[in-house]
Amino acid sequence: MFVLFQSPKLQIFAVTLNKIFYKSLKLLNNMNAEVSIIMGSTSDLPVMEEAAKILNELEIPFEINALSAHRTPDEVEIFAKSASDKGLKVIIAGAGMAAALPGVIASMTSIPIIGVPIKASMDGWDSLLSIVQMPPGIPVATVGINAARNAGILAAQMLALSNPELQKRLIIFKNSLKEKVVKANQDLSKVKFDFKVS
Ligand code: C2R
Repeated sequence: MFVLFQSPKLQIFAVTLNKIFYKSLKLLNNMNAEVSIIMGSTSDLPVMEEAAKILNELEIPFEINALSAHRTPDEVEIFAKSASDKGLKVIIAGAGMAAALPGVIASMTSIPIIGVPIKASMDGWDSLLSIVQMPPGIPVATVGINAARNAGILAAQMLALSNPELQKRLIIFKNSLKEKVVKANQDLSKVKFDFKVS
């Protein structure tokens, strides 16, 4: 980003702006991911990007990768066993069909795993049951079918327990949901029916 200005005052302003811009870029590059979004295949991306969007909105540093317990078991093991040392605090794992991925990751780390069942076959029931029905001792916090946005929000809520600034952003976010319902009710009050009494 570079802007040319005629007046010296504006030039100083532009230089300062550039410095801030590059400093914040540098800070972003130095940031460690707190959340890792993993998906069984890039065919899951249209669903899983909803988790990325809300993490981005809430200014939470994250990484996003495709890994498969079925197709790349060695890479999954390396990822899961090094997750804690990398500073990750929550893992969101989405997979469709026989969705072993979230559970396999959960078996190799004590970082909380949020599972996202992807609707890839059988309306997503195969994936939902594969992820939610974990044996005792290896929990995966499972959200609804294709509910990657909720997975992102849940991850944010976990992180907010030790991050007061993020907590504030979450409160603003939750209030915005309330405003949506208030507005919906205002709109509904204008709908006319002969027998509608309120
Ligand atoms: P492709 O579209 O690549 O054939 O994948 C993926 O999450 C995807 O929804 C089809 C579906 O297979 C899923 N998959 C898993 C795992 N690896 C891939 N469930 C796994 O390791 O659990």
